[in-house]
Amino acid sequence: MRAALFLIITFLLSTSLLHAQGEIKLNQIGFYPDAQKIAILPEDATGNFSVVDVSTDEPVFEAELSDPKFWELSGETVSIADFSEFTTPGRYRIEHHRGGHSFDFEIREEILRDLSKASIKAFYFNRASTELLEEHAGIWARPMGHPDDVVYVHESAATDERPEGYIFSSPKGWYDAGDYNKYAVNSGISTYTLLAAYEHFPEYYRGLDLNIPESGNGVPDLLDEIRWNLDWLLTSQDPNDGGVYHKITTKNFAGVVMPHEATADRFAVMKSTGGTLNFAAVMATAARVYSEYDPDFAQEAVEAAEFAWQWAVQNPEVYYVQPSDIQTGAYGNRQLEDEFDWAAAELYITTGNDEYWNAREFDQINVGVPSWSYVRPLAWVSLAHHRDNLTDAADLYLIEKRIMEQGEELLEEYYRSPYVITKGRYGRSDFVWGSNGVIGNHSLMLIQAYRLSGEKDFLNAALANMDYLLGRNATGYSFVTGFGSKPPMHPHHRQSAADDVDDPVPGFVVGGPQPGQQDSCEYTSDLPATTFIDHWCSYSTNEVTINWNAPMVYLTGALEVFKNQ
Ligand code: G3I
Ligand code: 9MR
Repeated sequence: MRAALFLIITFLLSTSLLHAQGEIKLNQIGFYPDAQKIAILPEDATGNFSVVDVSTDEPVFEAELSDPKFWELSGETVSIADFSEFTTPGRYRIEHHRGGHSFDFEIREEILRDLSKASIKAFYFNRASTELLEEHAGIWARPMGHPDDVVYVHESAATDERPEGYIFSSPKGWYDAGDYNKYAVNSGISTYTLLAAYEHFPEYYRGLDLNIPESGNGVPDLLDEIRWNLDWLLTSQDPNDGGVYHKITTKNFAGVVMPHEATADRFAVMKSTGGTLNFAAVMATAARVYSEYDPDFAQEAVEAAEFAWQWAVQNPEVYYVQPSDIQTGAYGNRQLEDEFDWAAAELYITTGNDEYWNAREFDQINVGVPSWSYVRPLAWVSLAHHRDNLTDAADLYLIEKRIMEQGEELLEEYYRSPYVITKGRYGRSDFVWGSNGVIGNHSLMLIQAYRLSGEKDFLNAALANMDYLLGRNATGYSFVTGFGSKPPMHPHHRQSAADDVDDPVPGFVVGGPQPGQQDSCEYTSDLPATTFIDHWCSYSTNEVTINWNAPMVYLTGALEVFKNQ
């Protein structure tokens, strides 16, 4: 009887503790010593909060909560616990007499270093055409899937030289997401963002050991990882005309099986202007980035980029249309002006040929936040980075202006937001499918404004958005597998669901909250910032994708560089 009572009391205590822990929301990994440090408390919490040292259970800092504010996107009223003044390294939790206490977190230098590595390693885990060995993949080792040495030209892509059924080899590359297909459009922004990370912070990445098969070959591991996808991407260009296949795919999505069990035929589907321009932009960027380590490849890449550009100029409106026998991801997009701008900018920077600058009206075009379907901001990112080495054709004043105006627009929301983040600046459209990629790309743009101006608020806002991704959000989840006290355990990722390992493959950013409910799973909310479930069913909020991981790679790298200086 006594034992039963003890068990019941222990159970009740532990559930109320968990409940309480979920109510104080913060970055579940932790903070750089000199960083802004914020936790979010529910409406009924007022008065003071404290920071408690978990090794002594003693409070080490106390302050008052802010006045509560309402956030329409989550339907909550919340207040802010700001403990930025507290800078002593250690392990802590936040306590409040009504709000309970938070998950434990750390304060220390290099707080994002492990995540920086894991977010790149996720790309390795999504490699097609190779076995993952235990020495690199640990408990997530698996056999090779998708050799892709036999790919059939689909009817939609047939030409005289490569008719329907023509077989070619298109191995390597990264699986796009939870599915096993390879899409040129989404490879564009994803691969570029990793290339930009290296191009902007080469010294940091030269020192980063990822324990991948190529580690120790004299080339930085990040470049080795990117090369895996570039090698595939090169094969997706038709050597006869320069056009690029929109995707290499099965006809239907595979079941919940491991890569080597997903053996349906693979097809090269339709050449598209969107895919071809993404290819041109990425290959032009790669030519710059690899010139030091592999000049022959750099030469091949720029030639492929120019060939692709010519195809796109001659075929400017070949929009992707999903053939009736193909059911996989579409990445369809009928607005390709921004793809032309981006490819032209990268080709201009790499070749120094004014014709590319003059091909577009750069003085007329705006900026924005990048996504797979809106890549124009990437042109400004690259132009700003290379501003000291451009020809006289470029307007340097305009380039700086575009970056700064985007940064300032986002900062307005950071100052206003109840969660002290920039997400929500564009209202509900910040909560679309892949909303965690959206906030990652807000931060990518904020970092560019910081690099140009050195103004700390841009960096603080980028870091605040990182706090959002790691737990300071209305769902209370850390949105990265394997990181934080409450990470996703059931992402829509076939390998994670089909293997025999409890923990999902680590280092993946899941899509994040958005109210569309396109998958018809059971949700407990329909609000933009809280419609999220950690369930395999939820591919509209809980899938993983390379274009949502890529800004996490960029951002963790940038923060490790700027916050540890
Ligand atoms: O742009 C419109 C916006 O104007 C409108 O207000 C809003 C209202 O819902 O919708 C916006 O479009 C959404 C679009 O994503 C935004 O990028 C669509 O509703 C939404 O359905 C669409 O989702 C895409 C999804 O595929 C379905 O097509 C995601 O962007 C895209 O990331 C996702 O990609 C899939 C691949 O196809 C297959 N592999 C996995 C990958 C990730 O889930
Ligand atoms: O698994 C697929 C995921 O990668 C896509 O993003 C998503 C939308 O295109 O589709 C998923 O596949 C689902 C399919 O569309 C409908 N039947 C259930 C599939 C998931 O199990």
